[in-house]
Amino acid sequence: MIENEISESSDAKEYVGLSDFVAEGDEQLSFSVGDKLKVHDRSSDVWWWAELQGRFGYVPSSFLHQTPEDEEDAWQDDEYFGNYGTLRLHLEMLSDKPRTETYRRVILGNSAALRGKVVMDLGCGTGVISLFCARLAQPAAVYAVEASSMAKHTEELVRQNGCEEVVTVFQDRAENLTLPGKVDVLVSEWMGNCLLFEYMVESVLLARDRWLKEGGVMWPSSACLTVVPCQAFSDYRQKMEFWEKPYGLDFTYLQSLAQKEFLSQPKFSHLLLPEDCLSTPADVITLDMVTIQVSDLERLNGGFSFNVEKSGVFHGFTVWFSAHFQSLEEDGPSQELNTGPFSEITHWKQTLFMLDAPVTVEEGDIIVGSICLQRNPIWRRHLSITFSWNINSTEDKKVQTKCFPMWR
Ligand code: GJV
Repeated sequence: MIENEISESSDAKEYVGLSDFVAEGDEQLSFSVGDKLKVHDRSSDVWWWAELQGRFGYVPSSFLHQTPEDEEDAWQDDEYFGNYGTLRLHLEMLSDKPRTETYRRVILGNSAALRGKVVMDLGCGTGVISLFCARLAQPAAVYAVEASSMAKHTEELVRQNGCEEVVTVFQDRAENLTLPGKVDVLVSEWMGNCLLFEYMVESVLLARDRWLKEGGVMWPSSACLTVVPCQAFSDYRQKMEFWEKPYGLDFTYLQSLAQKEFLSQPKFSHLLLPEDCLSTPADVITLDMVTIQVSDLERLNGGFSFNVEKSGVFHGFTVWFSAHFQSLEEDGPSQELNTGPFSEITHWKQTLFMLDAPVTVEEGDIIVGSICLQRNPIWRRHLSITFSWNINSTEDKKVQTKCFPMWR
């Protein structure tokens, strides 16, 4: 980092750091993922002249991405809310019994305490949670908030089910919302794949800060990400071993290409068999929905230490989440939605992250490491998940890491 030599050009554009960069020598400029830099000179392909908080220096162009012209684009809202304007995803969510029944049970189990309360249902979709509230309890009001065009149909569904006295539909983004007043309970089904994908949780937290009364209740009240090291023989066979001898031919040359194409991103909708767990799963990250801040979502870390409980092949990690609903009554029972392999299948299923190469492990081995969820600084609904691990902490086997973009 040195003082400015090239004068500030008039066509300076704003870029955002895609990952951390540590300067070597004082001609270069260090920055962190998410930092916004002003780039003054792009005449070389590789090194650009940039500015960050009054400091200048060369930065590698491949570490930067131009900030989108408008905010909308970064959230891909047209596409996102477009998808929720049709029935396909709502059918998938409504057909998911463990998911939908959990919300129903939570409302039923708290029906006495909900009497006279004001509830917000954020991202209500077809309004099922709002209708449960109106039918199973006697809230004073339910504000059903939905940004997509589905809201028009939801309004009609509320009438058809005779709940229009209690439920009011607001077709708006949570961020732009104006309500008649604050609410006692904020209920939402915002959880995405690996809990955070889509980052709808940001909208929930903004709504909480604006519209939840002091001491109000969040449903879910907390959410937890769980990891287990696992076997995945059939996935590995189909995607990697396949190239060993198809039709008696040697196609192993394609294996490195296959690894890039099939193993560099996580596999959604994986169904982990309990017997493919190599260890007892561990909760690695917990979000307390009352205290967590939007800025905390940028980077979430968790550690693990797995005791291998049976010998087998370590193909990767499987991840899922659970959501917890506190009772409105003191000491009342809390309820849980668990999307793991030991619970009934939900539409989220689990997410598989495969290692580049399988490792044979023995009972008693220890897999120590960490997971980091890094939100994409540009595409705000996306993230990357990095695993670091070491087996038996042996010096010769250094710490392995693998970063999975999801999806950008
Ligand atoms: N404001 C209003 N509605 C929203 C918002 C928002 N900021 N974000 C999402 N929705 N569990 N991963 C709506 C969206 O249109 C859809 O109907 C529902 O919330 C998503 C719920 C399921 N997604 C999830």
